[in-house]
Amino acid sequence: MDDIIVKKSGTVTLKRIVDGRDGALCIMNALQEIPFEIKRVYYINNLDPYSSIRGKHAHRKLRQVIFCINGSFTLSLDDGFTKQELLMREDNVGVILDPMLWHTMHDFSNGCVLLVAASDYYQEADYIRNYDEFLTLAREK
Ligand code: T46
Repeated sequence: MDDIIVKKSGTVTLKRIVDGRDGALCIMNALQEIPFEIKRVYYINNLDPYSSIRGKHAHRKLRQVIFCINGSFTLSLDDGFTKQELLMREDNVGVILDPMLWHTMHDFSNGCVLLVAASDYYQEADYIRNYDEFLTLAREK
């Protein structure tokens, strides 16, 4: 994974125990590798490698860590000043998505599975889905 240059992000690395032909086991602990109490975990699969695009929003208060636990995808980040694209392909390396970070997921491989640990329950009011509104808010802080 490249170094992260956008603000409001960072990486976390989970312990990965490789059991040879019996597979690999990765562990995430709240308030340890994950820098917050986890209230929600969700995963996304059945993506179309040619056309799926997810995200295209920022959150007002929610903190998240996103993992690619199978396959690969591109994570585009934008803190309002700086943009960066990251290739997600290591199942034990997650990217922190802190508030006011515009994020978009695309270019999914076959069989790609995303897993997200979130600091709070789903609330639509926490979303900023309009990019111009995001830019205004991100640049006034
Ligand atoms: C992110 C990526 C990876 C719920 O009802 N509960 C939930 O916990 C979530 C996450 C979504 N929803 C509903 C709300 C919408 O009607 O599912 C629909 C799609 O949700 P959303 O626009 O959040 O989906 P994504 O995949 O574009 O984005 C989500 C996260 O919001 C986002 O922060 O990183 O998954």
